[in-house]
Amino acid sequence: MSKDAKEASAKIYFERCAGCHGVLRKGATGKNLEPANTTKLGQARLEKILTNGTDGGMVNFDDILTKDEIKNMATYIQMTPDVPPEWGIKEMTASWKVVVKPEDRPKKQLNKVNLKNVFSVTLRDSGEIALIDGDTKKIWTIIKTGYAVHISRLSASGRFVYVIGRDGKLDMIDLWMETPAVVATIKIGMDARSVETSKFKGFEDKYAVAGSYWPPQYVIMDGADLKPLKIVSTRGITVDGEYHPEPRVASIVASMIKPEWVINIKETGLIKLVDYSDIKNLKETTIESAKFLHDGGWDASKRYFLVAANASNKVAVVDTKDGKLAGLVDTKSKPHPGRGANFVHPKFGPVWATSHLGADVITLIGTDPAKHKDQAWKVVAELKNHGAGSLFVKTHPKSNNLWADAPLFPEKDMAESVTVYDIKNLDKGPEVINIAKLADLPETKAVKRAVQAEYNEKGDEVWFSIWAGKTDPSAIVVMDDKTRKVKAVIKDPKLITPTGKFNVYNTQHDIY
Ligand code: DHE
Repeated sequence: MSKDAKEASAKIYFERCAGCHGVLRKGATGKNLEPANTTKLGQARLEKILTNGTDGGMVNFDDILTKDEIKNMATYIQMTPDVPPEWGIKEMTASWKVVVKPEDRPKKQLNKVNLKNVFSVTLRDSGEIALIDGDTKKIWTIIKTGYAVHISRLSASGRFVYVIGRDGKLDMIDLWMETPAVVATIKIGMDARSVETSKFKGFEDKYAVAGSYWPPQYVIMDGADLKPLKIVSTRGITVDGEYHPEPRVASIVASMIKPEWVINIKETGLIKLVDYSDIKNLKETTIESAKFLHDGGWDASKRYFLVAANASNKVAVVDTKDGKLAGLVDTKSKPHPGRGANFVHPKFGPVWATSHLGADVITLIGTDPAKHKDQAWKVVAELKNHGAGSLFVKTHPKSNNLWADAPLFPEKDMAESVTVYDIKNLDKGPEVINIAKLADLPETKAVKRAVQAEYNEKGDEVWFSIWAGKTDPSAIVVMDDKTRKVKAVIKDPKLITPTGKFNVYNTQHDIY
């Protein structure tokens, strides 16, 4: 393989593959791709998998990569992986920039936008986020960020948005400015997915924390300017007792009942409750669960955190009040909730829902040990989803609907559609709506995946992204939650590959 082809393949691997398979290719959501396994599959089979994808959630790359790129990737993953360098306090501090000092920032909100209903939207392939005014449905501003921002999270006050790029670049945006802009930035690692803030009373807006995939560690920063304060490595022993060199930091969530973050370590299957009340003498409670922890959300009471151990086909439940594992629930293949969805089931009481990458079901788990003890931390029902390859479910306390997508299902029509259930009448069965068709975009080769439902502040609209190729026209489809009819389609040439959308109020208060 030529030097150029190897470099190009390494870049593609980092941008498209490392998330699921790991930098060292030891596997997690995706299979282990070390040479011992890949050479067994061989060039032709690997090219086929890369081209067409698989039913297990591996996406097809024929619409993004050329035939030559696919050929080179198949060769590249049969070679020994390179180990990337570390990224410590020296590198972080060198990358850290305070663009507008805290004392030079506005003393009051300088714009007239209803901040609670602003959506921070990831423009995946352009390395930007769009702030969209949810009331007018107009793009307020577009901000240059790291590569393929993964999530946006809010400060406890709702004033600052923190966005983390896959390349580890963390940007802090001030919504009080006349036109919001980045006020501080830092690169916390080479590969990252999660960021959160301190939300407990007395610690509002004090700290930010970000987790990285490479190097495997989390970093605590000053919430006002992102100054790095403490780095904690997550390398160590898995729940099975084996050393792992790359235990990546998956989801992080802030407790409202304690000065604590729940930090989920993917490969070790360890859930860390990190007490940030004294970061010089940091206390971590380490809870054993199951390997391949990924994404998750609170139950409605916000005492229990439910996190998918996706490639273990389990959902772990942490009781953050007692600092213990409350349950480990077996589910169908590869649960993938996003933050999940909470509602009251007519028969089983409060439940939390997840959809699945590997199965066409929506799993409902009982979450009320006080009044529905027999159902607590058990699968109480499995609803049919229109396909496997689902990534996100969503509802809202004011809604009667439960929405689920299936953007990674190999069939176009399914990937472009969503399922919606009436949660008061689940026996009625779902409605399947092709969201991409509602956007009325020109025909292109790429699948127009309908991805990630997000509610507006009032809970009467639900927004879906149409996620197609980088050069394809795209859109956000806003559905009226009550009528399930299209209410608005946001189209703009600047909306390049929109994926995750984060409503300020709902993200600030963990409403889902
Ligand atoms: Fe995500 C959440 C990791 C691919 C869109 N994703 C998360 C979280 C993790 C994660 C750890 C939880 C963060 C938290 O709550 O703190 N995602 C990964 C991967 O490792 C993976 C599988 C592969 C990769 O290379 O990144 C991956 N994710 C994707 C996508 O391809 C998606 C669909 C499009 C995109 O923008 O990249 C995508 N992930 C999202 C979104 C969330 C998310 C929208 C937040 C959901 C929410 O409601 O909070």
